[in-house]
Amino acid sequence: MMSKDKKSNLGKSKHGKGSASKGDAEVAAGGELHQIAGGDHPALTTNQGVAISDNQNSLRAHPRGPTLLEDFVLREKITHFDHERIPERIVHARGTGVHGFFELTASLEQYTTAKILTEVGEKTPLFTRISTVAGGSGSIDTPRDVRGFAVKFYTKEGNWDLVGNNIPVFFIQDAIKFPDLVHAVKMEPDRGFPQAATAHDTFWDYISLTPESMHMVMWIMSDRTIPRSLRMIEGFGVHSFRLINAAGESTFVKFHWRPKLGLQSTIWDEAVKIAGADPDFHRRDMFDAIAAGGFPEWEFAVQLFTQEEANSFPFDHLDPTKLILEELVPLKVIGRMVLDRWPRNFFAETEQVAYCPGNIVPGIDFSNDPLLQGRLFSYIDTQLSRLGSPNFHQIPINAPKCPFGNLQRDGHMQMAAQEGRVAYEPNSLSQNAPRETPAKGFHSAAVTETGVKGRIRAESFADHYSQARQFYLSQTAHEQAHIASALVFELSKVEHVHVREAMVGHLRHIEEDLAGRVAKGLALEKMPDAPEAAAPVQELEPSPALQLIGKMKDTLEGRVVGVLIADGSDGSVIKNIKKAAMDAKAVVKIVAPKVGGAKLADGSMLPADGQLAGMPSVLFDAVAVILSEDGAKTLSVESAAIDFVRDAFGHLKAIAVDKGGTELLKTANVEHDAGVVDANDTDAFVAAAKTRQWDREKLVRILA
Ligand code: HDE
Repeated sequence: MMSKDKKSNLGKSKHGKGSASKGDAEVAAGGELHQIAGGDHPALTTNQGVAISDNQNSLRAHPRGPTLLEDFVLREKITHFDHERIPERIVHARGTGVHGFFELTASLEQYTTAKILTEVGEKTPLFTRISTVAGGSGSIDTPRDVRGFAVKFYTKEGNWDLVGNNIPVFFIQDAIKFPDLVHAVKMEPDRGFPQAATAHDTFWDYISLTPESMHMVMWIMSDRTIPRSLRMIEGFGVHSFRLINAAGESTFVKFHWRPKLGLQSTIWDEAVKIAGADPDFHRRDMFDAIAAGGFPEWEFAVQLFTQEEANSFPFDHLDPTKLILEELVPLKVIGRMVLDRWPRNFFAETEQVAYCPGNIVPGIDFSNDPLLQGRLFSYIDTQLSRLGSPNFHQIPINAPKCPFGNLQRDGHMQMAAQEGRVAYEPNSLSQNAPRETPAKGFHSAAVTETGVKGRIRAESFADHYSQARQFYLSQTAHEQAHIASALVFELSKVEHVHVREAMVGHLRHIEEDLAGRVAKGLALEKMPDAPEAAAPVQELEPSPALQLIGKMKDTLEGRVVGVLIADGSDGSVIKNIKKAAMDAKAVVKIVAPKVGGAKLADGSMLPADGQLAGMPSVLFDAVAVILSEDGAKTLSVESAAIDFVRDAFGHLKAIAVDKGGTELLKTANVEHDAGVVDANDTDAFVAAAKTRQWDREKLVRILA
């Protein structure tokens, strides 16, 4: 009996060893392989380096007896496991991180001494983490939510963290309000839901009592918060910062990231369905792109302006609920970011990376934005509780790549054996101890501050509606309808009628027509009164640069085309469609009722990339349906096939069909329009696939 058990378990462990690659072994041992075992594989050891003979059976008093406390192998393994999780981020818990580099293409020498912004051609390594805000670390990738856009530049002069979002403004003007905002948006504390959603009472209750949020509300109700891919979002530093030049003069700056693939979003119904089909949609998309060598890229641009120019703006640039239009201060492109390397280990890098807006380098400085000022405190504080030690900067992902050192000592998880007798400054005993460097060290901008001390919001922060109105009026008709419909959707999930009404009241200041559409969508009996506005609403010129549709690119690069096939499909049509889509730089996936593939008309077998039930059309940007008549008949009773074409149509995608495909469309009651094309006309398909069929929307959806 004993020998039989032993034999079968040994068999298992052998299999485990056999599947470990050299790469795995190197990662596990940090490059230093502990080569005790025979054969090619490193020995499995305890954390003390003792080789483990059996990793499948705990030590028992006898084969069917109690487990012994003496089993240090078991206790060490379980203890470590029990502590595998660290507290997730309070906000931005769900994120995707990637390594890459920044390359400067135009020098800002006139404005700053920071080498990263003056040494053209220099490549600076970086780590970028893009996140959702409200959900937990295991939540879906596609809720309606702001995306965090955090970049850690490992510059020659120390780490610079640009911790921004994919929206250029924020909800609140003062850091003291942040815990309330976050408590309101997170799942409600008595019930523990909804997760990763703004569509609930506490969020809208708080917002309806916070007029300064109205500009951000317009952005979060737009399609910007339901991106198609993390590779297709913009990034913004949000706050004004300062640059300081060699003469000590400072210039204000706003930072922007612009994706090479253009902006692209999903349709709300699509985002909801993607959440079910692939909760990791964005993370997988990034992983796949990098694995395939399609490295995501962004332009880095700045808006530079002086104090005098700022004085002439019709708003206060220190107010983070305001943006500076490109028409007012043009964007100057000065570099590019390329993300080209997936982390070796998700926890070690993406989970443990600790961004701090306070990490800046000489030549860059903060502005007085009160939200930024609060953030300068918050991030280090949160790392202390998340990472558990003031030595979190020693974790490889957080450590600068330039030399660094000071006289701080000891603390939890100290990794360095700091040598020498001297741990203080000034000292006369050590020639090697680090000293301050007055000339090259960090200097703050020498600005004069005067005024009355107090908890006073500046008058210049009082206008809460003008830019919200400007944003709404700048959108295309499709985008305005999406904003109105998103508001109706969200407020329909709010149980308290007075909260719905209060929100519609605010919308009246933004645009009466919008308020009317939302009131109608909510079936309000009468139009609520607008609250008193703290400042008159200004009529600002609309700006096309605020649109999303206007910033989409006519391209299939980075997009995915799904081809639905079944037994009997015509291989040559599939081949032509595939070639045309790939020539246009799309990725093509074959979907079939069985993952092993389908037997084509010529008798050959075409393997599938996914099974129909698990690869719905929401995962693609355009689809082709290539079926024999028999294939169409078989699929006519398969709801996954019907949904495949109905959803593709409903989500405004191009659909290429042959004869069998046309039959399936008929069964699904899908009409033909300009976006439904003959599969043999590959040019027409590629052209239609490069965009959404916006004109179709009125046929498939009643928008507010
Ligand atoms: Fe954050 N924010 N935040 N935030 N934030 C955090 O830091 C905070 C704000 C942003 O991928 C936390 O390490 C305060 C604006 C990103 O790891 C925490 C205030 C913007 C990330 C925190 C703000 C951001 C965070 C949670 C108001 C855009 C994720 C865990 C004063 C400009 C970074 C952590 C990553 C994360 C505090 C407002 C962006 C709690 C107090 C405005 C992208 O420290």
